Amino acid sequence: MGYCIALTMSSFYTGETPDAVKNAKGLHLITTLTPNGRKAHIYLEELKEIYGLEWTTSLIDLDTLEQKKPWYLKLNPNGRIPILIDNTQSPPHVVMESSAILFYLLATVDKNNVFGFSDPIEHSQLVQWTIFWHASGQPIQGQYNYFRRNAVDESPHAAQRFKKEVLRVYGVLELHLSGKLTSSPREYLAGSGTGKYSIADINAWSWIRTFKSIGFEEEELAAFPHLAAWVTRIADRPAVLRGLGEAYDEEVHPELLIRTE
Ligand SMILES: N[C@@H](CCC(=O)N[C@@H](CS)C(=O)NCC(=O)O)C(=O)O
Repeated sequence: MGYCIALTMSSFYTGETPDAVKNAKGLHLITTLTPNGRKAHIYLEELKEIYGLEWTTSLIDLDTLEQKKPWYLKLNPNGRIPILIDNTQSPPHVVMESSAILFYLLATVDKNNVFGFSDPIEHSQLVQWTIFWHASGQPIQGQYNYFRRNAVDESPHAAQRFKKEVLRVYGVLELHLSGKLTSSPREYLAGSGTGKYSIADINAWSWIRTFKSIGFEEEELAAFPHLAAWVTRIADRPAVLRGLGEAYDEEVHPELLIRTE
C-alpha cells in the first residue's frame, strides 16, 4: 500500500517540484497577477466570504519561465498559469485552464450555487457565456494586446484585425446586456430575469475591466454603455477588490514566489 502511494506521488511531482507545492494541503493555487490569474483569485475570494474556503497560493514570475520547466509541465503541459491543485484528492487533482478552475470550484465548493445555478437552463446560460468569453474573448483580447505592444513591422494588419474582433466581441456582450433585441435588459450575463452575478461574469470581467485603458478611442467605447455599467457594477465587490490585489502581488509577498534553479 505504502509502495502504491509512493508510486503515485512520484508520478505527480519531480525532484525539482518546490516544497511549497509538494507539501501543500488542501487547495493550492499557482498564479500571478494577470487576467487569467485574477479570475481564479476573485472566485476563491468570493467563496471565502460565503463558505470560509481556505487555500494556499504560490506565485510565479512569468519572466523567469518557471512555468516552462519540467516540474511545472508535469502539472500543466500547457506551461501557463493559473493552475489549481486539489490535494484532498488521491492522487492530487490538477486543474488547468482558468475557466475550468471556476467550473471545478463551482462543482466542488459552491454547493449552494451562490455563484451558479441549480436550474439546468440557467446553468446552460452560464456555460454558454463562460465558453463564449473563454473561446472568443480572451484569446482575441490577448492577441490584440500582444500586437498593440509588440509591433515589429510597419504593417498594422494584425493589430487592426484583433482590435476589430475585440470590438465585435464587446458588441456581442453589449447586445446581450442591453436587451436591445429581446426587450430584456440584463445586469449579469446568465440567469433568468436580469440575471445573477455568477462565474460567467467573473470569467469575463477579469479581462474586460481594463477595456477603457487598452487603446480604444472614446468614440469606440461609446458603443458599449451597458458593458461599461456591468464593469462598474462588479468592480466594488470586496472579494473582487481582494482578488485583484496585493495578496497575489509578488512584490508584497515575495515569500510566495517560487523559483527553482
Ligand atoms: N487558456 C488558458 C490561458 C492561460 C494563459 O495564457 N496564461 C498566461 C497568463 S494570463 C501565461 O501563463 N503566460 C505565460 C506564458 O505563456 O508562458 C487559461 O485560460 O488558463
